Amino acid sequence: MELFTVPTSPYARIVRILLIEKGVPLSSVKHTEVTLRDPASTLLPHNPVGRVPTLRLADGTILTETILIARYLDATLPGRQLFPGPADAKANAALGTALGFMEGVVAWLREARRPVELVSQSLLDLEKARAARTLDRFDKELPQTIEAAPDIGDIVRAVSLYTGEERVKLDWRAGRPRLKAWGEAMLARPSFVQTLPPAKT
Ligand SMILES: N[C@@H](CCC(=O)N[C@@H](CS)C(=O)NCC(=O)O)C(=O)O
Repeated sequence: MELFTVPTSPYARIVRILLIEKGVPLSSVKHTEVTLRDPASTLLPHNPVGRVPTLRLADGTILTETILIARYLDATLPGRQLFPGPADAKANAALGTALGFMEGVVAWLREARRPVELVSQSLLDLEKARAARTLDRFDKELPQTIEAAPDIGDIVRAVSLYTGEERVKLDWRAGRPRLKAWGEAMLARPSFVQTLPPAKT
């Protein structure tokens, strides 16, 4: 299997964390770094959409979209299952909220890095409000005790917290003691430490 990736991608990081949490060595999947938004990118002949992560299987099948790649790896590799079954309403509800939160954080950071004269303040305000509401919900609903075995929803939520804090200074800790304890414990896990993106230069 070959994983096309860029080191700073929070989406690709979710896949890498899932592998580690399953006990699968990262080295068992070939990692190929590609360029993005580049007509000469070596990714494009495999995936015309041009996004990472992209996973090439041994038979040449190209899998795209983080959640589909993660679900495939969860189902086909050894180790504990990180995806809830389709009828597990509570776990799927938590996964859905985490995915929506991540989408909002990514929309925010993409808007924030546009040239200043093009930035839409109303879009930034919308995403800030979405994030604040969702963080409050996390703080209310997360378990008091930190789970020893996080699932895919936990991984998406914690990667999004990290990304929001690093890229748009999202403050998810202040005034949210339960989320703070949960998030700090998650970010200290070996799977998160081993997949830290390179420091920004
Ligand atoms: N919906 C996709 C989003 C992946 C995504 O946007 N990846 C970014 C890197 S973090 C990317 O490839 N951007 C290049 C582009 O949008 O052209 C997924 O869940 O995998």
